Amino acid sequence: MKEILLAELKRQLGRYVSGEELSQRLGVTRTAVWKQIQALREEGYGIEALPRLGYRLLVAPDLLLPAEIQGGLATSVLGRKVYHYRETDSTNRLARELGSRGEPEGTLVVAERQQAGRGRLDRKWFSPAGGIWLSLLLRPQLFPHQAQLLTLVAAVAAVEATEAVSGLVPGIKWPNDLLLAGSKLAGILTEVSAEIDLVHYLVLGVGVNANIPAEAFPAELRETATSMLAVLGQPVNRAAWVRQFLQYFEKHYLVVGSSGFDDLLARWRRYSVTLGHEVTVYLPGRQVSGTAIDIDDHGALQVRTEAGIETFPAGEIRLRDKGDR
Ligand code: BT5
Repeated sequence: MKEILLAELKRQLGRYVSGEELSQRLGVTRTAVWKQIQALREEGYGIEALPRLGYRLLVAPDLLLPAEIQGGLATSVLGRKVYHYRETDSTNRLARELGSRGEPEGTLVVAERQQAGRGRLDRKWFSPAGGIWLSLLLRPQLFPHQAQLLTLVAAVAAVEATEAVSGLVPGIKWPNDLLLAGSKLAGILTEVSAEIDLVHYLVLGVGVNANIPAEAFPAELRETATSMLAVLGQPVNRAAWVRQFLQYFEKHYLVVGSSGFDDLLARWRRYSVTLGHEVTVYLPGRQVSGTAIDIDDHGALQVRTEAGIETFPAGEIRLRDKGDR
């Protein structure tokens, strides 16, 4: 009911809507309307209430509230259930917990801030207010070795969502980074709970530097990280980004489930800033240099080296010809 009330106030944004009209539309008492208005105010919505005129929505909070994400969300599975936190340790950790408790596929965890945001190999992920920190719980019918492919789905959907809300088109650096002009805009962390031949659940964590001012990055990231705000000079609508991401992701996820990964891999190749470039691949104990020529059907990177073509299922790369850091 709160969602419908909010939708009605948004539809008539800036205008007064009487308590009587709202109670009729929602089929509840005026007292019930008042209670929901109070609840929305507590979430941060600026709603004016005047005795004879009624209610007027002045400002929606710039938060990733479920109602902001779900209003107009055109998905059937993803994001139908949203857990929102003003602050948490890590949305991936929370989503893993939800996964082990049997929460349904598509459950979304979002946070305004993370105190212990994580990258791969337990690296720290800087997660202040203004970014988009989300984790999606999935229960795909895939073999564990195919899980990497969902990182590619997330990367493609994240590029498309970024373009939809900002007009910026980031490049994808294999396997999990989004870059704008060579600097890191977003990272993806995929974690799988699986047995040898069965995925129980998978958590896809995406961190996007949306509205983070350039000067807010700590010294060690200032040279390598960027944000949409830093590039555009103005903030983007973060809830709209999440909505677009869920929609694009679901679209690709359904196609992948019914017809395989060909279409997705073609899109990924189009956005890639890795293929065709000189790379160094860092592996435990050794590093290999060569030309990145393609990704295979499992999302592994193929590199032409002096010794021939080598395939890397996972790893860390540096783009040598781009002055990559
Ligand atoms: C990643 O790891 O790029 C995956 C990041 C995933 C973060 C999301 S946020 C929501 C969800 N919950 C979590 O706890 N995590 C996920 P990796 O490729 O390992 O890159 C990590 C490296 O990126 C760090 O060692 C830093 O050098 C750099 N870094 C840290 N924070 C950054 C930021 N906000 N923007 C750009 N680079 C950053």
